[in-house]
Amino acid sequence: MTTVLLIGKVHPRVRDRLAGHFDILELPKADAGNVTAEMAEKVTGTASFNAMPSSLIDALPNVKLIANFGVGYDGVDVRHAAAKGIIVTNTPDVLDEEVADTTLGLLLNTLRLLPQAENWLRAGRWAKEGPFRLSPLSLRGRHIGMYGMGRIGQQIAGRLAAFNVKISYHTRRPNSDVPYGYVGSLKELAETVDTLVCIVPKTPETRQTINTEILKALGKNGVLINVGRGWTVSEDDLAKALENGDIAGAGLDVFEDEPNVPEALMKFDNVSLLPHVASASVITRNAMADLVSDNLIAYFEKGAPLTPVPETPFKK
Ligand code: A2R
Repeated sequence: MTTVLLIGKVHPRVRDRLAGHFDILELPKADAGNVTAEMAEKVTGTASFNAMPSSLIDALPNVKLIANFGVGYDGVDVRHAAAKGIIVTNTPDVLDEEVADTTLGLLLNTLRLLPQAENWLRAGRWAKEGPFRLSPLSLRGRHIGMYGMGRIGQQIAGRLAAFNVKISYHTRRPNSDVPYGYVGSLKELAETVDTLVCIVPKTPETRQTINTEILKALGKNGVLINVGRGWTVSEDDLAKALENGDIAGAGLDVFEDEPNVPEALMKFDNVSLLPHVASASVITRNAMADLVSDNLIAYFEKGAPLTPVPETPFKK
């Protein structure tokens, strides 16, 4: 029987689904040092939450399929897997709409100070002191720049269009399927718009691409929203830009060193912070768990995975 290794804290639905199909072994942390001789010999498939370093891949010499929980798979050494002929799968599509919904919520929270307004009410200040202050910022009249226009970016843009705002985007190549204006560089996008929404993957090319230069280009009325990866934003530069009033606000769901959030970002009232919850609803996490399981079942029982990542295409 095929043996699948569950690595780290795995969604309980994955464990339940896979138990009917495979022998299951569990590794509490993505640490090659804890791989047993039994795991090294028997494991041919793994399920984990964006954690599969090359050392762990090497410690499991018979692995054929790495099923990643999440659309981003930057924690999986995909080049190493590809070099060894191992397929990596992720969970695209099933979380796009949830992440897009959350992005709109984060954007509105950032602009309209809705969490602060609710705190005002809950603290009894509405009754005692009167109405909450007017929000200095609004979505009205904004021009949104999407940095990333893939599966999730398109869902975000579709929702934004319904809010009657102008939308432009930057990616490496223009996408002829979308009706928004393409801008050839991130700098030019930041100069053109007043609201930047970041939804690009963590890759060597996207490292801290949102830095002082881009934030200054975004301008004093500028708002940054990041729902991609913390890696893409220089948090030091962002804190400085907020301190200096170089931009007007920021909304962040992702951070460079999660779950650690820089103190420097916590003190600003014009910053809305979420603990990486964009896809974190029961319905969407269940769908992601099912896609992880279905990839393992499809590969080992029907011969082909459902959603291999582009770096490890499936060939019969
Ligand atoms: O550059 P393109 O034409 O491949 O467009 C992709 C864009 N992108 C970039 N844009 C500018 N500079 C780059 N260096 C760069 N690298 C990638 O990001 C595309 O428009 C978008 C990625 O779209 P998808 O692959 O469909 O990803 P999805 O499902 O929208 O998720 C995006 C990320 C995940 O990787 C996680 O990190 C996070 O959202 O959940």
